[in-house]
Amino acid sequence: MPKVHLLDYVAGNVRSLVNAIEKVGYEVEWVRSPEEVANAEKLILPGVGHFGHCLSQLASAGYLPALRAHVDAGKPFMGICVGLQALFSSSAEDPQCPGLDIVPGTLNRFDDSTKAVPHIGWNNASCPTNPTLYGLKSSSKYYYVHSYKYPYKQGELENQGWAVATATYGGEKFVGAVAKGNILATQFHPEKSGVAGLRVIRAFLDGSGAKALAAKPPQATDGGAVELVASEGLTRRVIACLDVRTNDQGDLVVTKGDQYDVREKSDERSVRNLGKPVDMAKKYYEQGADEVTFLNITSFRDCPIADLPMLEILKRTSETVFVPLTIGGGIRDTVDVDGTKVSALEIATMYFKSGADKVSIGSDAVLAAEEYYAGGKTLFGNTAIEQISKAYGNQAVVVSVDPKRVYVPKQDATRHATLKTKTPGPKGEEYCWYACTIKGGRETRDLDVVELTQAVEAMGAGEILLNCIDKDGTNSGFDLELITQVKEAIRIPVIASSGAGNPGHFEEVFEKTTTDAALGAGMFHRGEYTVQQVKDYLAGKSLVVRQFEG
Ligand code: 1PR
Repeated sequence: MPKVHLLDYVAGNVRSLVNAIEKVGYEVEWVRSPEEVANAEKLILPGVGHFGHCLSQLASAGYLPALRAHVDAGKPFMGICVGLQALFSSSAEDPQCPGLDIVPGTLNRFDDSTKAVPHIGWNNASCPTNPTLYGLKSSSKYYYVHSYKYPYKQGELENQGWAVATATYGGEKFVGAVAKGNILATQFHPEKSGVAGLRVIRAFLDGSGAKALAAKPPQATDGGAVELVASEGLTRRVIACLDVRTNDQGDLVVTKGDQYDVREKSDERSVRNLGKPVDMAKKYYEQGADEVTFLNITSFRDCPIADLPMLEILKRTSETVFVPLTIGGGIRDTVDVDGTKVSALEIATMYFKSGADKVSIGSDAVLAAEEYYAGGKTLFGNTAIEQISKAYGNQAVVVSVDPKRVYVPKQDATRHATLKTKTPGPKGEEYCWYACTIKGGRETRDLDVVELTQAVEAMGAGEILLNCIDKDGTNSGFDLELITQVKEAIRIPVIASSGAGNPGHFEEVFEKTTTDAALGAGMFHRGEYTVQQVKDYLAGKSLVVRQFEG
């Protein structure tokens, strides 16, 4: 197999990138010191997390001159995500930290006054001057996850010989990819962008992208001024969720509860077995799921942490599923079977190394939020959320919320954030609030969803997975009131979850709330609808979705 060199400097989930490279027929050789850069013919710089973290790691290990020399020698170079950002002069994220300055300019943050930040999800990468640049297609969608971007100014980079592909988020047009000579850099993650992303990796590795660009370099006056058409912009994300646990026979199965009760209603009360996790994840990927989430709903704590069954599931899934994978359940400081203390960060690291892109934290986030308020809204820096987001970036940390409705007769009957509900309680109560729970809904705490989500946003969580115990498994549609309350409280993206029973429920949640994504479980597992049917339905209602490319 032909080789490509990958720079190893602790950049999060590189397993997916390795899998994607192998999928297109290349073998990865790691570069583990600046001297080894000289051995590389084709070099890839992956990157997640903070600009400053990435650049300071590269600088302190002595990589920067070696990277510049590689690029100056005209050898093929590809930067991904922060690997693209590193090519610029600087970033407002860490102004004191200089970039490689190969592309002049300073990155800035998306404006979060009117939209969720980070920008997470599937968006375009369209290059009007070179429409097939490195296999890009204007009709395809690519997976982005970032808060900082280079704002696109018509003709600016083209006048310096760069071909530029752009995307637009909430009215801000930014650089999605740049290419010049043998350099290609993408703000999106091609290894997480399904078949459309694999095409880009292939065009880089086989040289066809650089060759086509050499035949038609952008002209100095090219600006690529195109108006946004209806199918452009961030898509509505549809996520498939797999609750995984061991059944009574000891097999790891996908299960699904009704209001979190995963046992059959029959006398045996056995755990519902809906299929095998790896196979089902692949099926949903091929149906067009934009992400796959695994929730380990039991803790499997009778084995050493390094042997956690979910690690193997992630490794196997990431070989065939090229969209983002989230893993939740049991991410907290803990003690291994031999008595060794293991931090939440160490557990998250194992998951990232096994192919996860995000970790989802449930119970531990509630306890951390309680301490945050008990300390007068103090950030101690020692919570799982803070530590994992510091090391891997906010986008890598999802907080999974398991709220339950509590009805009250009057708006001020409780200190909690209430709302007037359209579905009054059993005694006709017109108001309700949502209490957070821990341990899979078994224990209710004196903390409401607004308090929880605002606290974890302050700690550095990048996204909220908003379940609803009352709605879970009911097929009656999402809890629009809950979603609206949380969306109004925070700036980070929200994934609506619990209650989806048909494609119309997805349309309803996207039309009636500002949710960023919607998740379904039971309706997919029971085979009532496929993800593709949901996408087709949404597209028929003129909502922008990503269609699976085979
Ligand atoms: O507390 O950090 O160990 O995380 C435990 C994780 O496991 C949490 O994310 C929690 O939501 C989840 N969990 C725990 N117990 C259950 C259970 O069902 N007994 N599952 C559980 C939560 C809820 C959803 C579900 C949607 C959509 N699953 O993710 O997939 O409600 O379902 P639907 O479309 O069929 O209505 P920690």
